[in-house]
Amino acid sequence: MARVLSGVKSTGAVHLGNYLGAFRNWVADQDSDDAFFLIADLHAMTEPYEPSALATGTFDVAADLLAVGLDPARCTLFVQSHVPEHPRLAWLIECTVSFGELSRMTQFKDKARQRETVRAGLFTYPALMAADVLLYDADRVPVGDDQRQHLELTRDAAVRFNNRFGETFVVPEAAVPAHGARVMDLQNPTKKMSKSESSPLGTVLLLDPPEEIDRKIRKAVTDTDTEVRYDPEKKPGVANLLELLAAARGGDPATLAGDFAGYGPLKEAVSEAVVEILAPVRRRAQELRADRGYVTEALRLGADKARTVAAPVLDRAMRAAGLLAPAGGFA
Ligand code: AQP
Repeated sequence: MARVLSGVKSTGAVHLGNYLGAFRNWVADQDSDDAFFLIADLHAMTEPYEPSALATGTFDVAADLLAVGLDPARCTLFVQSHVPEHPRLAWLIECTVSFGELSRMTQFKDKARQRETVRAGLFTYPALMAADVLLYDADRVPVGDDQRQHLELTRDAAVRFNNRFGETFVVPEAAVPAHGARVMDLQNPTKKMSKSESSPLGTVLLLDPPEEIDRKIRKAVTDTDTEVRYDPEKKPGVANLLELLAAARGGDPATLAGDFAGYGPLKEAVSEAVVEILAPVRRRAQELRADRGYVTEALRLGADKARTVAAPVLDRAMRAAGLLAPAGGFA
């Protein structure tokens, strides 16, 4: 069985992009693979945040992932900070990648441009992400398009470490879905839908009620033209709606375009398709958020399972890097 690993930052309410680009593929992965999913709360600290919102946000993301269909008996779902091996391995990775490599990360450059004070953690974030992946000997990492570059850095770090210190890490492959890999903001279709940066009207949240989903999709930005055609360069808003429809209902965005004579019917179809897939998730998420005991126990079980894999990998890497092992090993 292949090992897969993926993660989500607990930076806020999860959205349709997370669902189509990641979560629903994770649900399928837990049946075909040995699947590990982490809620990345340490990554959520790399940008300004409210301490009072971090724990709640992490719990809510866990409840939402269980609502989507992750099953603690079939996968390992855990919170990053509950497994202390993550920041420990991140240090070895920081000592493996270069300042120049980290400086070239486009996500860092974009985010740094928008801030007066840039935290060192935002700069070194891809090293922690590499540790997240390499700790589990992951063969495959399902991600949206936005994470491709970070995964490339993870691969480079693994290869470099192995060349220098001997075979230590599995070099992972990225797995990007065909449709839904990059769901764009409905109000600004040249920017990806995101937890931390999108406009409220441009982001469909997993827990939005049907009427709210419908309102957001009907107000989605299109263009002054009226022709429904799949052209991401010239018609990004319309292309995003067609991508959404293809991801939610199946089919190919360019072919689906032929079914619609105007933007009104297209939006109506997208709204119906999105409401249909999100309605059951929303119901279940509301139940689970009220069931603290179940969610907390699922996360405890997940952290225990994660550590049984992560601890020996950390020990292997620390020894390979030449550190003096304490009695009983590094774990
Ligand atoms: N718009 C998207 N379309 C498709 N997939 C997406 N993912 C994120 N946004 C989209 C995928 O969802 C998983 C978890 O993502 P995340 O928590 O890193 O991203 P986010 O929702 O974009 O949250 P932030 O905090 O707002 O992140 P950034 O810093 O990226 O702006 C991943 O598999 C991701 O690919």
